[in-house]
Amino acid sequence: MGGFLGAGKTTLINKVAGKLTANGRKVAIINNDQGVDLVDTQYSRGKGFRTAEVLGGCFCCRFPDLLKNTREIVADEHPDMVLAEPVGSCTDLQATVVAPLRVLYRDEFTVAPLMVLVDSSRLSSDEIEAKSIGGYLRKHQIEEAEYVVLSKVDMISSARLQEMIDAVKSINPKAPVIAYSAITEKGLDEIVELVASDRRSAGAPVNVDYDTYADAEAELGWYNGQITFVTDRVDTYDLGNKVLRYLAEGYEPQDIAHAKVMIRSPVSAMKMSLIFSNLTTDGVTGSRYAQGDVQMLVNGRVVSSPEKLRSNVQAAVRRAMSEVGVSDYTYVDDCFSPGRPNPTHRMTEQDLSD
Ligand SMILES: Nc1nc2c(ncn2[C@@H]2O[C@H](COP(=O)(O)OP(=O)(O)O)[C@@H](O)[C@H]2O)c(=O)[nH]1
Ligand SMILES: [Mg+2]
Repeated sequence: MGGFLGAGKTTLINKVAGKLTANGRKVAIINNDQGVDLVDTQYSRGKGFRTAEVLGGCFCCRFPDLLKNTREIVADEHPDMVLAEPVGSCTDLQATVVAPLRVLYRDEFTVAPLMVLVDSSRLSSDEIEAKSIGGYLRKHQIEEAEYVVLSKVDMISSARLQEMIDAVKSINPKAPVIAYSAITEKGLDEIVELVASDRRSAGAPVNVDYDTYADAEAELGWYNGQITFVTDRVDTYDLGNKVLRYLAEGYEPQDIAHAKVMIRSPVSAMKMSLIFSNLTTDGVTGSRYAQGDVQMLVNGRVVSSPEKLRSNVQAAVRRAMSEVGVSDYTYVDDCFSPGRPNPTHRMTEQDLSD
């Protein structure tokens, strides 16, 4: 289940996993990121799902890790299926992940159709034509989709929904479009049925220019930080909100692809996301107040130089920590710009038909 940063992949995967589990199916999840310390993994583990990761690069560039880690969860858990979330800034998955699995590992795995989430509240036809991270990459993701899930339709009017469906159809006339909302759960049953079915991928690679792709991806700064402290009581909603709001002060809204904070303590777990200028809180478990040993993860994917992003996040975290009254904490972090994608395999339509 691919799709751009912040489109709603993690939320959907966890909802689908929940429904399938309730129906007696055994599900595992595999997440993917260029960095480490993933909010998404803590989120799905917090919900009780067995979750593996491929870190330090995308599924396509770390294909051997994808294989190894998937084999491990399969051996340990014997799941009926593995739901895989690629990095949001990744595309060309048909050529680099789906086709290699279908051709080279056909005896071991069957691959479901590639589903791509598109955030309906952020799809604008001007942007999608641009050679930018939000344009070129998102457009190619739609082109190679076998199903398009138009997400967050709770945020748009029905007139706008039809426009969005038409916009997706003009890019990819073949893929069925499913209008979906995590809030109202519109479209969710249809998606769950699709995932539960034994439908297999019949997609094909779609040409992509790796220079433009690499340039688009390199626009992003990629930040991962981990803050740990001990407290009697901290309001996690207040702390997360402050970190994200202070970070946002340094950027134009459209530059915030996805910034997220996850705060966990023995009695609480909370995830908060900032996409564009939309702040969303996803309570996971327990109280809104953290107590005892607390870990806060901050992940930022922002159109920014890594140096500027790092200093902006650090300033936001330090200011927020001081305002909630915590002065004693450890803080480790890392910030970089993704390197040129260099996939392990890159197959063509010909390879699929041989
Ligand atoms: N309004 C609305 N928000 C959503 C929907 N799906 C996800 N979100 C929110 O969007 C944010 C990003 O979602 P996430 O699943 O982390 O996106 P990912 O980066 O694609 O994995 C979270 O705060 C979600 O709660 C939706 O259908 N409607
Ligand atoms: Mg995610």
